[in-house]
Amino acid sequence: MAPTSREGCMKLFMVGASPYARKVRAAAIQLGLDAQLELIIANPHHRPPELVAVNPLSKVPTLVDDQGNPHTDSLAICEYLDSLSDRFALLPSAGAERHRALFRHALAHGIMDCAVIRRVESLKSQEADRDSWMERQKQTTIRITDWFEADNDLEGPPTLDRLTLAAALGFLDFRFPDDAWRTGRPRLTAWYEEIAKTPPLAETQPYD
Ligand SMILES: N[C@@H](CCC(=O)N[C@@H](CS)C(=O)NCC(=O)O)C(=O)O
Repeated sequence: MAPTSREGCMKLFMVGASPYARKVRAAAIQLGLDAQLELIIANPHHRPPELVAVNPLSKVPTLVDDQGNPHTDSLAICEYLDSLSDRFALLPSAGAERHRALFRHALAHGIMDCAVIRRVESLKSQEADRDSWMERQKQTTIRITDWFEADNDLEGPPTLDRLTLAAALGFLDFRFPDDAWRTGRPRLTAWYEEIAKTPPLAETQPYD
C-alpha cells in the first residue's frame, strides 16, 4: 500500500507485514476512523529518523495523533482510537468482562509475538546476525534510557509507567550490569536510587 497523504490527520507508522500494525488498522476501520489515518511506511529495523524522532523504541505500529502526541504498542494505540469513537467499543469499559477480554486479547497477541520472534530468528543465518541483532537491542535501550534522562515527567507518583521503568532498569542491573546505564544519566540515576528503596521495588528484587 502506498503511503497516503492527508492534511490534519493522525499518522500511523507501519509496514505491510506487521500483524501488530494490521491489528491497529483493522481496529481503525471497525471504529470508522481509517480515513483519518495517514499511513507512513517505515521499516523499524532500519531505524528511520522520522520514526525514531517520535518513538525511540523504533517499533511499528506508532501513531502520532493530530495534536502531535506519540502512541505506541498496538493495544495502547487501539485504546486511544477507541476513546475517539462512539461507533463501536473495542473493549468492555470495566469489570470482569473487560478483564476477560484483555486476557483473550493477550493470548491472541501472544500468537503474534511467537510468530514474529520465529520470523526474526529464521532470518539469522550466522553468528554475526545474532550479534548485530543483540547490538540493535542494546542501541534501542540506549535511546530509550536517554529519552527518560530528558523526561519532564520522570518525577511523580509510582504509576505503572514509573514502576515499569524502575523494574526495567533493575533488570539491566541484574542481567546486563556492563551496560552501565547510569553513566551519563545523573537524573535517571538519582530517580532510580530513590524509587528502588520504596516497597514496590525493594520487595520485588529479581533473583534466579
Ligand atoms: N508489542 C508491540 C510489538 C510491535 C513490534 O514488535 N513490531 C515489530 C514489527 S512487526 C517491530 O517494530 N520491530 C522492530 C524491532 O523490534 O526493532 C505492539 O503490540 O505494537
